[in-house]
Amino acid sequence: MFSLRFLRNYNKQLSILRLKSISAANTTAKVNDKDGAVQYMGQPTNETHPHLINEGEVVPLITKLELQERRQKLIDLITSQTRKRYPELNRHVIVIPSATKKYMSEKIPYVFRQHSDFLYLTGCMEPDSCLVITASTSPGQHQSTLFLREKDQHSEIWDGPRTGPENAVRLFGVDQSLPMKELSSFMQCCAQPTSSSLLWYNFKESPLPEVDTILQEYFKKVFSKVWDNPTSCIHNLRVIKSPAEIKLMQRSCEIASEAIRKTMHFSRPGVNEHEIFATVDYECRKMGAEMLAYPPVVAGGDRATIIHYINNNQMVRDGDMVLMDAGCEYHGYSSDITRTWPVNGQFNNVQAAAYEALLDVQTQLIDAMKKRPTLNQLYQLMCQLLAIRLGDIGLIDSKSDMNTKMRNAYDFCPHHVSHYLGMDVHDTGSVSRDIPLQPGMIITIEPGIYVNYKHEAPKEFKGLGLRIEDDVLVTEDGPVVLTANCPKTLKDVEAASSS
Ligand SMILES: [Mn+2]
Repeated sequence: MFSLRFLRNYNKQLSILRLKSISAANTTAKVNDKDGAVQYMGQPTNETHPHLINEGEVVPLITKLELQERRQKLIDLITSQTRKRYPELNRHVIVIPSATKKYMSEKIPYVFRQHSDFLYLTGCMEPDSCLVITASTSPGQHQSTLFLREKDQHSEIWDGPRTGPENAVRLFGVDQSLPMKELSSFMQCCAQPTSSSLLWYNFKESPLPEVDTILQEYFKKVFSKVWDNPTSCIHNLRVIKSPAEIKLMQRSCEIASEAIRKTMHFSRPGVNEHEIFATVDYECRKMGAEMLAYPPVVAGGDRATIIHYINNNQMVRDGDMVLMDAGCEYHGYSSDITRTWPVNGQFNNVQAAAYEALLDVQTQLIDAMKKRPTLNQLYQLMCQLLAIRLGDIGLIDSKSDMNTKMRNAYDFCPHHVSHYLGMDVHDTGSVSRDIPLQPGMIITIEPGIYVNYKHEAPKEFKGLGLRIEDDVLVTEDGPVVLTANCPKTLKDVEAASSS
């Protein structure tokens, strides 16, 4: 589905995109006829942000057409999955809420992040919204209704413009849009529930309490029999990336790779982990990422043996390595990279031996993706490869049988080797790790070695923690490492980290 040629053309396309963006930014944005000013919406548009959004796009690189196709595919998937299970069905009602604003303390909001499933199906970046798709089971007939907050002069003074239902059909390409306050009556009357309708809503995890209350009530009244959770259907679509999504992922990975390279160069003995964190954050944002995709792990010395170390407040001493797990979010798409480097620019012998062993395992795992294994098969393979390589360097007893060695290897790397990657860092969590890789999937490959002081291990290895993590696209022609620009070989890492 996605060829290597496509990726080779990518850089060319990107530079055209940049040129276009710059020239677009220099032209006057279209004005609203009424008052002569640009009409701001609840999110960037081609009119107000031509440097970010090209014509026809709702969010960067994602067109109205692609969003409509995603909704159509969801309906097709749902219809085909239920045809056998519920032959008497004639109607589906699918309800997908947005995220809501969260507060750090009184009136102090966290940075808003849209719920990925809602964003994927609408392109809408506003909080407190809801998508309802009603579909008859005869093919091709469905209607998307987007519920949005109404425009409100007072709130807009404080929080900025809202799109409002009056602009939503034009902006998002939905069939109709209504104020959020009408969701309840819409569900009661207009969704026309019958005994042969099926409600699709995630009752277990709702990001928007307002919608949840309405749905609980609605469900009790009219859907006493059947309902289903749409999450796994949406995740099944999201796990295969479209060409536009691959471009966004590629850029997200390039930005994080370059930021980490610069951060390696910046680090030196005596640096605080916090400064390393600040550097990678700064470099990612400077290159256009909206934020880091997750709180980064910046672990100097033996802190690297703590897998989720995010305190990032210790000094890194001469002779220590730094393990950094960091990625960025670029127009809604996440990268996720880990590199381990010597803070003084040169691995010592023990560090180098462990690094080379781990790199060998990581390289073989990427290579193994050619055969399209499942994520769990990759994990099995990691344990086997680590067992052999850790035996070679004397970290585990190379004379034990393979099962014992694999158990020992698990002890030194207690986490999984891979997860799906996309709009979320741990993307499409409801997609099984037991399905073979398919073209268009993007996964991480991230083996590690962590030797803490409680482990039975030769003294010289104690306190060492290493992980190497790349983001890899599956194509018809094999795996493509999207984070290839981030230094990884021993030589490249030493060159990048010496100042
Ligand atoms: Mn990861």
